[in-house]
Amino acid sequence: MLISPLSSALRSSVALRPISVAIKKASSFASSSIKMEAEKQYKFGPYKIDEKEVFYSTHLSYALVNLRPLLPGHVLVCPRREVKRFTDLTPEETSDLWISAQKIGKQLEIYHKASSLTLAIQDGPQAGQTVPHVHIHIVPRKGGDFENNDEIYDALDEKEKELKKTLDLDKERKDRSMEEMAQEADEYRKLFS
Ligand code: AMW
Repeated sequence: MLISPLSSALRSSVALRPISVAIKKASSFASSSIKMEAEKQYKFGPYKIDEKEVFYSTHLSYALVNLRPLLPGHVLVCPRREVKRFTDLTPEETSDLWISAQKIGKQLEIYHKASSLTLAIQDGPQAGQTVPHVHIHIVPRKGGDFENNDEIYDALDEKEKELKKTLDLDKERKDRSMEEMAQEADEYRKLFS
């Protein structure tokens, strides 16, 4: 029987279909696993953040425990994209960042048996920003944690050396070990699972 070029082309395209489907599936699996790996990598300005420090994440934002917390539960929420200024964020990033901060603040206030929250952004170096990557500070607050409530803003701004001495913040604010930070992040992660 004669096989026309057209029917032969049709037959080979049918035979090839399962292979092309398999290739498509494999490549979409590979690209989704690359995406998943990329989503596990976190940067905070110039610092590479170990995923053990991260206790909450969305596709646009993530939250990490603090290397030098001012008070228990002082954490940071950042956009995944490394941008310096608040106005560099897209509307989607802005919304996701604040919705994340709202959820995190609510849970950490309960966890630390606090009764209020400080949420603050130091937006730019003259406002006290030391890490050039937008971040919201979330600090669970209790009565009497700072003698004068607004001292927390001076404490956030590490340039206030005199005040730091008065409050002895240098003594309190040593860099913490990864073990201690990972343990804290493990505890917080349970609040969002
Ligand atoms: W900024 O002064 O930029 O508003 O706040 C920087 C915050 O980031 C501080 O609270 C500081 O303790 C914290 N910090 C700096 N480096 C790290 C890091 N590698 N991991 C976690 N927190 C960090």
